[in-house]
Amino acid sequence: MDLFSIKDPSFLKKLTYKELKALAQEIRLFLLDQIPKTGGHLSSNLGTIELIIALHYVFDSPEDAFIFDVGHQAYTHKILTGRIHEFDTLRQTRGLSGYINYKESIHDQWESGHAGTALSALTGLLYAKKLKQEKGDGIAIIGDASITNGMSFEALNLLGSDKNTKGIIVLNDNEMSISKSVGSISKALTRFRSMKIFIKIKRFWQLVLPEFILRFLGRIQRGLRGFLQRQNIFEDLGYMYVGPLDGHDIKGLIYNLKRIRKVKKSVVMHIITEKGRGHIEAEQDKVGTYHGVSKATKIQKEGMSWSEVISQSLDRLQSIEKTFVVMPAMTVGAQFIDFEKKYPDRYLDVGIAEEHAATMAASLAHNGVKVFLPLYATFAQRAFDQILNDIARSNHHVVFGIDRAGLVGEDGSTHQGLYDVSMFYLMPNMVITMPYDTDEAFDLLYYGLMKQHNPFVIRYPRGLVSVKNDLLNRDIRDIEPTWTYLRKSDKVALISYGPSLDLLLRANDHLSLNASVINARFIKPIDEKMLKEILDCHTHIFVYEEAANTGSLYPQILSFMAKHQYQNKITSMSITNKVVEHGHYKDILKILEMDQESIEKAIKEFIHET
Ligand SMILES: Cc1ncc(C[n+]2csc(CCOP(=O)(O)OP(=O)(O)O)c2C)c(N)n1
Repeated sequence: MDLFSIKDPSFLKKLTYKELKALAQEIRLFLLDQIPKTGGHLSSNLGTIELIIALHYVFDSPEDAFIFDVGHQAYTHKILTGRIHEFDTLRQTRGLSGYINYKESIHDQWESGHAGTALSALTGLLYAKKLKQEKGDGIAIIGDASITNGMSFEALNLLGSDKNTKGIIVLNDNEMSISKSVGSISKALTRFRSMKIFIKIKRFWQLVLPEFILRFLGRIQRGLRGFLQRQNIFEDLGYMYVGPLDGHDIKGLIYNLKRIRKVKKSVVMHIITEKGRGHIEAEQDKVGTYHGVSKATKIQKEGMSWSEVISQSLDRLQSIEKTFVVMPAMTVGAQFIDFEKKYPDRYLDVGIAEEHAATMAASLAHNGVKVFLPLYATFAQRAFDQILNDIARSNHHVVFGIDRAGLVGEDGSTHQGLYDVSMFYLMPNMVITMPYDTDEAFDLLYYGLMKQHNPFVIRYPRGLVSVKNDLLNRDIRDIEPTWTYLRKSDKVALISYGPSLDLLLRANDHLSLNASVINARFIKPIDEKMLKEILDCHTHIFVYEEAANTGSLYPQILSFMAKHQYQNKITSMSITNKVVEHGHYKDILKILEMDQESIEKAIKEFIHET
């Protein structure tokens, strides 16, 4: 069939099983061809094709609402709801989002990007439907790793106890998070999965036996399975449990979904899928390399990722101070694969559990262990209370590696790392830093681990950086908690932190400004001594921050100025109360009017008009 003729999912209902299977194959080939062109979540999407076809076949979207947890596995849903024409623009500037997006389609009923929200969203949807007396089912699609999240269990706890509200939960079990799923819930699911033997036997007999004998054998099988699975966590929580089912068998999925549609109580339908199905390397990937792939490009990118700079620096520091790493599910993205292999006793993947990770880190620190907690800036938000109450309030020496700080590019609005500076700023005792280059990253990490007793944040962006000196053999260097001059002059002062400083250095050169360029590497506490010196020697102060402006560095400088009655001309450039969408990093900077050109224009106007 011509995938490009699909406008909405209604056509599916007229197709035979054979045609549905052929459709799945065509979608698989399309995704295999398309995803490497733009980059995107390869493995998760290859694993959910048959499921999403079956869901759209049985249910009537949008009256029946699909709620995808995270929303990274919904490419087939995008295709079946008429968006294939836009796949060339997937994750590109002003293009199709890589996640569920309200603006794109009426069939997109829950935006998230963060794991573990689907079951709460499902519960909210069901109550809203009931209150408004609207028809339609609510179906949450959640992975075996996301269901272990605390939020998921909070929702499971509620919905399972409510006998008058029916929700459908499809548990898409591929035994993988980004890397292997971890924890005892995953082990409990393995016990159900061991029933896979039934799936395989069924696949064989389906080919050779007539339908009525299959039905009879099915009854025996269900009885046997029930006997073997006397304990079932979902049944204990009040759900009807259906599974484990072969998540690639469209006919079986449709048969069971039709039954489930008629049931009156909440159901967990447990399906077994293969992450990366149809792509040999992705199918065999147990590390997570194919979870998300970057755009295939012939240009060899130079440099090292900031994540690796930090993991290598921490590796180097292990000869000085043994550190325990608590990692909430991001081993691959945060580049800790080698560290984990080298120091298995000091490394723990705790699953998608940022809140737990933060409190556990607090307790490790409280009990005298040096602890490093890497968190993507966006996911750190999940643990606001735990960081504030268990770490900052109690002044526990947890060292945070805040990864993907700043604009994240293609992942878009749900993943932007724009709020961490404000979030950490308001927390007592917290020290916040950002390195300008790789040497400074190493030095700050050493300082944070060895010279600090407070909770300490080192934040670093997504992307590559050229490595100044080999990190694994780097000499230890003591630094002071100060700001530094990258250029020292008078009259105009340009202040920033992190790699954004390069934009200011370039502006300084292009405009022949002869300005001071200041590296405010200690974002909190500010270097008051140096700030005073800057204010004394400069008439104009320009502050640039790739962060939300509320509660960031600029307001601290303003309040220092007010307190000490400084009257310097001052302005700033940062992100003001906006949702920032996906796209190429440079395009987004331009759209925000924070790129090189905009900086130079703003500085020129600032100096000449004031
Ligand atoms: C709160 C939060 N932490 C981390 C992530 C990063 N993340 C995105 S997908 C994913 C794995 C999800 O695994 P699973 O739920 O099993 O779905 P699958 O991709 O295997 O289908 C993780 C850890 C996230 N999106 N949200």
